[in-house]
Amino acid sequence: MNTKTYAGIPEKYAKLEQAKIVLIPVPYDGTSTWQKGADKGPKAFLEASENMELYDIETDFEVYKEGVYLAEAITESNSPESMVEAVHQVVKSYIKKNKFVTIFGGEHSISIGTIRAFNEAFNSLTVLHIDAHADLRKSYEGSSCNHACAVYEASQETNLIQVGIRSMDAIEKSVMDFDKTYFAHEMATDDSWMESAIDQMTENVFITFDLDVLDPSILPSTGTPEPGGLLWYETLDFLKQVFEEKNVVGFDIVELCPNENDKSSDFLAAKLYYKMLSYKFQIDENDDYQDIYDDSNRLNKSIKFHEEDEY
Ligand SMILES: [Mn+2]
Repeated sequence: MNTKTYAGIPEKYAKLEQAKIVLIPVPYDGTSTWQKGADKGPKAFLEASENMELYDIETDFEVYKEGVYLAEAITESNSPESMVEAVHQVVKSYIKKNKFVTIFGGEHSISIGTIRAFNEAFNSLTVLHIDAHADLRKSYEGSSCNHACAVYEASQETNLIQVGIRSMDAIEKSVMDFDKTYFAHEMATDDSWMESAIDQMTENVFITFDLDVLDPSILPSTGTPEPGGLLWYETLDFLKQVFEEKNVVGFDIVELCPNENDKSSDFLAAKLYYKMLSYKFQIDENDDYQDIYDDSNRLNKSIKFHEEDEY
């Protein structure tokens, strides 16, 4: 990848030691079943990020000054299982450095590794899964590390809440917790879903954001576009509330499948990522910023392991 720093930010904000945020690219597309190209997602996302304004009007904030370290991309691709394990170990290593860890895919199978790391690190984790697809298959095409299985493990090991779902196989009904599933056709006519979903979350929340949850009219560049998705401002409204009310411990964004002739999806992904960072750190800035980051860091308070631990 050519990009030297995330979004071309100055070196002083891009060093690991000072950065509060780590961004890990995972250009993996080993198990996608329809349109290929999610492996090109991180590069397109980073290029779009370089062309984005770094001042966020809504939050009146320049979150990059918190420091964003662009980690080396994870390129392990011998098998879905070895990729998931590589992601698991790398994500865990940065959580242990007490960073706010973010991951950009790649297709959704990468989230199996990220969620495993976060679930080991944080007590009673909620996984907020925002996606057009249920992704609850125990295995698919011979592997439990297929994109169609992205949150099966989370459904068994964490408090999984699914938002925006509008495509699934009947077999997934046996795994799905309908009380914690918000279907797109219901969300379209009743906006009480936001409050209801947030009420079901524990304090520590990891967000896995599949871009195909968005309507193809605003995000066409994804492997499996599904009609009837979320629009921009309702998405931001929901995310902002989650960041305000819960301790979001990290997030990933997956399934950007770039189209050379239309960069609008790449740019949307870049803005979405930056908005999520802005919501996360703007709140800390307004709250007891010193309390949180000087001695009792919010990540530290709930984290279960530390850098010196063997694992
Ligand atoms: Mn999906």
